[in-house]
Amino acid sequence: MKKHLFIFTFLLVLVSLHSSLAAQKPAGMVKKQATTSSLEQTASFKVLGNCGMCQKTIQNAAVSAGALSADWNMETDLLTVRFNTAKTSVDAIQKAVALAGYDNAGYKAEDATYNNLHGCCKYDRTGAAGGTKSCTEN
Ligand SMILES: [Cu+2]
Repeated sequence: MKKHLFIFTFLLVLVSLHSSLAAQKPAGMVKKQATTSSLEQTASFKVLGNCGMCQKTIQNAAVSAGALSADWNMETDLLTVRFNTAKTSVDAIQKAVALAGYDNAGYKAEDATYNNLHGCCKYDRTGAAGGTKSCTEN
């Protein structure tokens, strides 16, 4: 009986030792995350557009190009993106946004892509006064 108790105690020590080792792992992971976040960058640039539908398309294009977050401001026409510089770039995001049909600070959309946009999304390509906000389908 005493032998059993000894083995049980031994196992208990082993288990607690193991779990304390396991508890150290997440701390190491946190450190790694800090390194990754130093590669994170935020950038803002102009993307012409009209409405909430444009906003969704623009933001989705940015995310599909690797942006961690994307927020397009309908009033200022500014797209703010947060991204990992090891994974994507402002250039790649701007290209993707242009491919979705939206002229921006880096690239102009193909005419054919622009023409395929929903009627209310056909923004003023001159970019004068922040574009025409004529869309009512919000
Ligand atoms: Cu629109």
